[in-house]
Amino acid sequence: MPQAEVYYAQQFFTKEESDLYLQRLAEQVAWQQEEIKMFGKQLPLPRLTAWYGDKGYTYSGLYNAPQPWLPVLQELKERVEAASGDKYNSVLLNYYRHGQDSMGWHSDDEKSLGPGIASVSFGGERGFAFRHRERKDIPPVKLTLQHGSLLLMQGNTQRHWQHQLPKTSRPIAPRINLTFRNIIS
Ligand SMILES: O=C(O)CCC(=O)C(=O)O
Repeated sequence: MPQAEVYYAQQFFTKEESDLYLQRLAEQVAWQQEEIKMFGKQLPLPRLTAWYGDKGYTYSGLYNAPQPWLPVLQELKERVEAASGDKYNSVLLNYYRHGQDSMGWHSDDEKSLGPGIASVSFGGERGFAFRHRERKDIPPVKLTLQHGSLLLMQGNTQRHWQHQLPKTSRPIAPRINLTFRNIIS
């Protein structure tokens, strides 16, 4: 991927670790059904979300107040920091209950965000895609995010590429994704 720094570890966590993390996160995280305003209407986000971290953060126009780290989140953060060499002070969690839950094309390129984002996935395997923001001649890059995988997006990735988690009509197990981030202001 030109103008990107992306690394993917398919089995960063073992199957046993991943099964346990999926269960702990599903049970312990304070999942919320947020709404966003679109075309003058309040619509539910197509996923459940939660935010933990040292600082508050506005995402998709929604303010997330700082919330203390749960032990399970602290544990995951330390494992991921050791692998990526980056430091994170926040995590956004997304719970995709079925194939109709999704995340549209976007870049995590807010000015207040450090360039290194680490994405951890547990549960049902889902397709994930990148597309270059300016160069239509570069084909999109597709991958399947596996149970227990780690995807690092570093350097200029967010500036030049968007990513999405499309809907699928395949019957699919619930999936939890964590994106560890560093809020710098
Ligand atoms: O669930 C995923 O893999 C995508 C998450 C994502 O794009 C985000 O949190 O910005």
